[in-house]
Amino acid sequence: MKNKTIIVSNRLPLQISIENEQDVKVSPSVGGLATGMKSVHQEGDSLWIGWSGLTEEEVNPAIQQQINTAAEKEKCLAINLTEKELDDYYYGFSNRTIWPLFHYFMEYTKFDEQQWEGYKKVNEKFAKKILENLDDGDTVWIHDYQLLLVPGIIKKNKPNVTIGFFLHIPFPSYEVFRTLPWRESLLKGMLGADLLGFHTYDYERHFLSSVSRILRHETQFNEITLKNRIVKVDSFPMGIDYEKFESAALEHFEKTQDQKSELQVRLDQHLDTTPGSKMILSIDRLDYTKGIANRIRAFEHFLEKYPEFKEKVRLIMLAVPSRSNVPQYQKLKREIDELVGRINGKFSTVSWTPIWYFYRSMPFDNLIDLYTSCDIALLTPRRDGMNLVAKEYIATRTDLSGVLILSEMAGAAHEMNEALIINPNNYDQIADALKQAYEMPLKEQKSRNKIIQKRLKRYDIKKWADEFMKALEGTKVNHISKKAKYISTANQEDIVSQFNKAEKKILFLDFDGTLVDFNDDPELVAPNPELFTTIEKLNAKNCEVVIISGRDKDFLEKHFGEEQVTLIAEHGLWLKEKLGDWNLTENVNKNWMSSIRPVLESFVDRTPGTFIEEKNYSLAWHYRKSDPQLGGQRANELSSVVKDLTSNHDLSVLNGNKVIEIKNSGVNKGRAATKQLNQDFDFIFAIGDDWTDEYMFRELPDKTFTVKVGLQKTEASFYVEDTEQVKNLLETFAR
Ligand code: GDG
Repeated sequence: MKNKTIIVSNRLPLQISIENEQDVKVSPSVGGLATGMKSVHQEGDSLWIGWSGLTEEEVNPAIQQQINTAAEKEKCLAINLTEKELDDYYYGFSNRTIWPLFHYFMEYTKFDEQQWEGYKKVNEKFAKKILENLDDGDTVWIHDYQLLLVPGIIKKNKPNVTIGFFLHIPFPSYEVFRTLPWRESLLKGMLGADLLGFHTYDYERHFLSSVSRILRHETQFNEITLKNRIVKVDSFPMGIDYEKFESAALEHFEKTQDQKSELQVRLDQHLDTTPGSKMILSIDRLDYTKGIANRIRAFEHFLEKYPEFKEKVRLIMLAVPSRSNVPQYQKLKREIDELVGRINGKFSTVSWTPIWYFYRSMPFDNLIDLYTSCDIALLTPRRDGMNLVAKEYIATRTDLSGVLILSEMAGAAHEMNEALIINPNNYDQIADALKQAYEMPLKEQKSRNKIIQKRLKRYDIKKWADEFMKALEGTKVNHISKKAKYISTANQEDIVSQFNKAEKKILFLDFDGTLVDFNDDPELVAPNPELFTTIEKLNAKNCEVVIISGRDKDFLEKHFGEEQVTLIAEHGLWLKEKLGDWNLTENVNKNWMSSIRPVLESFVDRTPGTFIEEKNYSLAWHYRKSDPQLGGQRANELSSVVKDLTSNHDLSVLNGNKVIEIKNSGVNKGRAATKQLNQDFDFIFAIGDDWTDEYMFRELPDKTFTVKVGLQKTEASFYVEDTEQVKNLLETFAR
């Protein structure tokens, strides 16, 4: 069977309505996302799952049947939501919690347990529908903030599908995100994806920082290492259907007087009667994030600061009704009505009203009328994931005229440096930008727009979707360095059969991160009693077991002192042959400790959550519990400071897993393990998770089976995912 792609978004790209209480009308909607996904959705074997736009209360079985048939024709599958579900999930948690918080409107953010429960329930409902239609090997691309938990649910139930997630709104800074009571669940939900896409690098880095601080996962560049897989994070700035806007504009200019819309005729009349005047355009959904109120106030300030522009400019403001069930949107509507009224009242003359205000949605052709007729676009969102209107305005300027004034708080500002970029809270700056735009020579307008157009044309919506899909496809390839092979059921059998055939065998086993999982408090870690049974059985099969660890000898003695194993502590400094006594293996001194210790202490003082572990012959600075970013930074700093200090002594600095250890050179696990090969072993096996284990992988003879635990880069020939798999492997040897 061929693999397919499932696209999931809150709303289906369909307009579904019921007429005369029985006839269902379905038409494809032409929004940006639907266009962008066309190549993924229409051309391939795919299915789009989303809410129909209707509530269960509105739909009876006969209507449902009609919806299903019509949706199926468009390769869509409709989910209905009850009114209650819609209230809690959509108007509630999505739009009263996530939307304001992710746009930095903390004062609007509601934390409501019932709405959270509703959000979880509907995310599960979506996931269920997806799972019913999903097979191993398929790809799922989930969209936006209404469905943050869906990737996690899908991954849990079907680990062998590839999941992409794209967030269309900003991801806020950790300091804001952390205020959410359900932050862990939301992050874990998102991490179900194999690839997470954001509009900008800033959103990406905010996300990574929340993941590393809240879930304490290891993040490196744009990868998050989970226990058994890697999640990729990247930015994909969404583009527009450039060709559609460009050709609509070209057609617009070809129209005869009769073909023109009523709106266009009125716009033309206005320009005829007020020659030299300029029109300023603003288009958005009526949303507090879009900065409509501050735009009007800044326009007022402009008319006050530069009164010479009175009667020479007009602000044409299209505000599209949106989420009017949510109280903040109703309040905003009243505020805008009042502001427009006040300003028009204040400045109007018999022949001029400064603001033309439309509160409605307009057909596409009227949108093009507005884009092509206005000399200036003024877009001042207080926060905006991307802002496609800015891109659409530039795409319709086929003669390259026009000036875009754009808020730096819009994701689009990153790609549109040639626009006049403003801070939406700085009215004086906006007033100056309006003056500059009004006076900008045509030549300058053209040269600025030319550069932006080139970029928008190249990175259009299709390219955006293709790039995302390509990157998603790329996650299917194993991330591990090419050398190491995963120990699967198939090749495990092969290794075990070699083990069973061999006469004399030896296993070198690292402790932390290999035989046991890490714990914030290392003293609380202890081997599982089942391990001792396994060791006994291994001994019975003529197999030597060596526990080789960075731990001090007292720790190993406490847990393994009575067992039939060889113990190597402090990376090779101490050796205890089976049931023998502890002996120093190297001739080392510890005079250096008194000069290095104060340096480590100063790092502990400056880095909360870190501590020094004093071993017999080494000093270790642990930073697992510190702020991950600060810890990593200080670790780099400490390694270089200590390297300078240790150059006179015969010391080396080991960078372990969240620990920096200073010890005598020449003491390492590779050297220590090699010394144990004093007999003729015909099966040698070494396993470990840490940087310090790489010494074993490098120095043991070539025939050794070297195995890394985890997904990090390694010199080992094989890898396993986690301690559970290590346990399983050892038990299979012992069987
Ligand atoms: C979210 C993020 C991100 C507007 N009025 C009419 C109309 N529109 C069309 C525009 C444009 C779209 O709606 C608006 O897109 P934006 O990007 O500006 O804003 P959001 O709706 O808030 O979208 C945003 C976006 O997702 C994509 O990831 O950029 O940051 O908030 O395409 O043309 N279309 C018609 N009549 C109207 O009256 N036909």
